[in-house]
Amino acid sequence: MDRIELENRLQRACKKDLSACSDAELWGGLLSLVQEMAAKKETSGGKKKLYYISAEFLIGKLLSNNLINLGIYQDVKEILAAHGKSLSQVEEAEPEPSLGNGGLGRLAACFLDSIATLGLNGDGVGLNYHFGLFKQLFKDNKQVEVPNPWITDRSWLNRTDITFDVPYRDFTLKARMYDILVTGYENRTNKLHLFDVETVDESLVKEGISFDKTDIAKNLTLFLYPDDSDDEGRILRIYQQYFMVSCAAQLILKEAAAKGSNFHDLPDYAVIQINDTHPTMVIPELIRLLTAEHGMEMDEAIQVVSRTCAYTNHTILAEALETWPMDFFKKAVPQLIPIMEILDDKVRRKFDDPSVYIIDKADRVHMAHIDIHYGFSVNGVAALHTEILKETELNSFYKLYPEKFNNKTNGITFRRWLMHCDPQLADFITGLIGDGWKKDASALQALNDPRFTGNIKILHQLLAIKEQKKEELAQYLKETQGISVNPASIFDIQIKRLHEYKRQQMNLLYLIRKYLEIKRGKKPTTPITAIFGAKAAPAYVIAKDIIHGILCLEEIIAGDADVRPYLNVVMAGNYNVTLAEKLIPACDISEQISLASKEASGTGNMKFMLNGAVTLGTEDGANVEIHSLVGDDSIYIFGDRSDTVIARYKEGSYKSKDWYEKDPALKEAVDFLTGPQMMAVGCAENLNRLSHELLSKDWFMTFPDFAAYCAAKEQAFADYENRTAWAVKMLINISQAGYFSSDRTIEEYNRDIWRLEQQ
Ligand code: 26Q
Repeated sequence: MDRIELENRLQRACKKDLSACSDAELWGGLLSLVQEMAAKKETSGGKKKLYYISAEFLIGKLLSNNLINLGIYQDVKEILAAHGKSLSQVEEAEPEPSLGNGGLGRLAACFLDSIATLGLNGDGVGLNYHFGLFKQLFKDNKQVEVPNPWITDRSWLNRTDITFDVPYRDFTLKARMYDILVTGYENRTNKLHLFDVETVDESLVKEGISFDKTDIAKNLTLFLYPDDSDDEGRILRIYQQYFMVSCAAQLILKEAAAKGSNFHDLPDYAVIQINDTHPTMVIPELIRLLTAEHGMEMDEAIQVVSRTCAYTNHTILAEALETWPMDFFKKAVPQLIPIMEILDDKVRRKFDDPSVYIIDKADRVHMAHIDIHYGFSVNGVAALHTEILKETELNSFYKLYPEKFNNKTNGITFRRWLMHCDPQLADFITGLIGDGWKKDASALQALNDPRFTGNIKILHQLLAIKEQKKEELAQYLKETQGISVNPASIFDIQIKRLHEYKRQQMNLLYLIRKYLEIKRGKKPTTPITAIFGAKAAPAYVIAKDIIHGILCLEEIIAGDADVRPYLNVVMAGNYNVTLAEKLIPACDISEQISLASKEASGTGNMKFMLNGAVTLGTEDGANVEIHSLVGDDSIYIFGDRSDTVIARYKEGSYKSKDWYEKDPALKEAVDFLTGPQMMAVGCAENLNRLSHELLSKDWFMTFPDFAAYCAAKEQAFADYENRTAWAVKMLINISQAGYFSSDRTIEEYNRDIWRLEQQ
């Protein structure tokens, strides 16, 4: 479509002169235009279809991404500019759908983009949460949660005529399907199917994010469960999960039947990717439907479903593995119990190792065990993670089914995480190596060439782009949150869910130490800005105490004229996809400091690398692969390795107090947490609890890594002083990031698991 036609169509969609439109009106017009264009690219072809079922799809704002994928971003930007409007202002008018907690949900969104881009026949299936994840505010240096509505009069949701009945023990709910169109980059359009309950009632929400938990018909899809891994064992979650999988199962059978399946051949028509255990009930539910409603024999139904389902594991934290008391199923979905008992019985007849049973002695159902026995594939999300699953966490299963286990290292979509969030850098890369990298990310390797890494002018251009992004971020933080940061400082960033294993508390201890050093007169050559972004699960007490600690230190430093020019600690509020898109391009040092063996993969680490930040991290998750790709000189690796950590846990001998006693700098930092300065701005209960947790437990072993962390960080700051050498590190990181394109990940899923035809 040429510019003039595009302008005319936008004009019609907005129903008034573009110059006279508000940003919200322009957003609405662009939404209609994009929906129309995307629908034209819909392709339903292909006998076999992938159903990616996930409780979370953290899609973020969709306008710009769709404009890029439809190939009209630049034209729209220029058309708006000609009418005195700014596309980035229009983007601000879009509310962000926060339909995910973090990594797992964002991964699902990146995957949808790549599935459509690669021309694969696959849709997402999930739930239409009305408020998504809570919005985070700070009050008295503490996190406060409020609802985050995103469904406005006009939204990306398209109501469909498809409805299903979902039967529970005491009632039946009517489900309706809503679709969001998912555009691929210069390719087909797929769909994200989000199911909603017809009777949902937003007025149920009272103070903050509290609501009547018992009225399932009214509350089912109000909120995304706000736990990143702490299993609170709430029955509402079972109701939600069953709603999602019952709808998915009915949709899958309906679509397969329409294409001619007699269900005996279901695996030729459908493949289901189970995104962690949240959708696991799809296995017994499909078996139930095939036997009870379609007359299939139980043994065959189990066979057919087992050949259709594949499972992805995203965590090694024991507390995040879902096990549900049988009583929950009795209360909510008793129809699944006989099936789960048969599945368990078959396992018990075959194997005499109780650790692989589905129902344990305490009458709890181990969801992952259902997936592993009754799915055909089990994958981890980074090389180290998959090895740990095979050798440790799921070793008894690996011994039974070695052929099911495979690795699929995570990836990210370069459309959103480079072309959209840093178009200047994208253009700069294209200027050097052409634009082949947009469809084949491995082409970025051409950047690792002495013609570029040895060219001062090019390196300075790269640094100038980073500087510009830092200035843009400074302005954005000022305008949206009233936060001041100095663009001439080093931007050291840790953004991710707040969790003890991710060790924001170790970063906090470092910053206290740095504060005390500066106070004593040891000033950094270049000022440092340490930026955090993190939401804590509302019921996760220690996570909230860590946020409190960071906010208190922020206040102390802001009030200290001696230190302020050299060190700034900033906790940005309401960290979400939109904020990530501003922070990541502006980052110099990417903090990936989880305790080795605990972070399954991480995907923020990949986004930072792609945007020319240098990683400071442990040998954990995908950091291991980043390290081997960029080499020792373009990453800062520190700390105990996963085998050491696993051995230490096994021994059970770790005593944090011992480390505290023998390292004076660590002791001083820990003591500061409960010292007079913190107490003056903070709350004794929270600070004492945090300090006590570290001294009596420190379950994620921050103390043993503390000295190495500080040393590696100092080295990074020292190296930053040689800007051209630093720019080489940046460029090497970008050049090796191609491996982490989700296009590569999805090609591997398709090659090894899904086996769909490419269109
Ligand atoms: C479980 C039970 C009850 C309530 C909630 C939950 C729950 C909710 C969300 C458990 C886990 C999650 C999310 C997990 C997650 O995001 N994992 C991350 O997945 C990323 C993508 O694979 C990895 O990169 C991260 O390393 C991993 O932490």
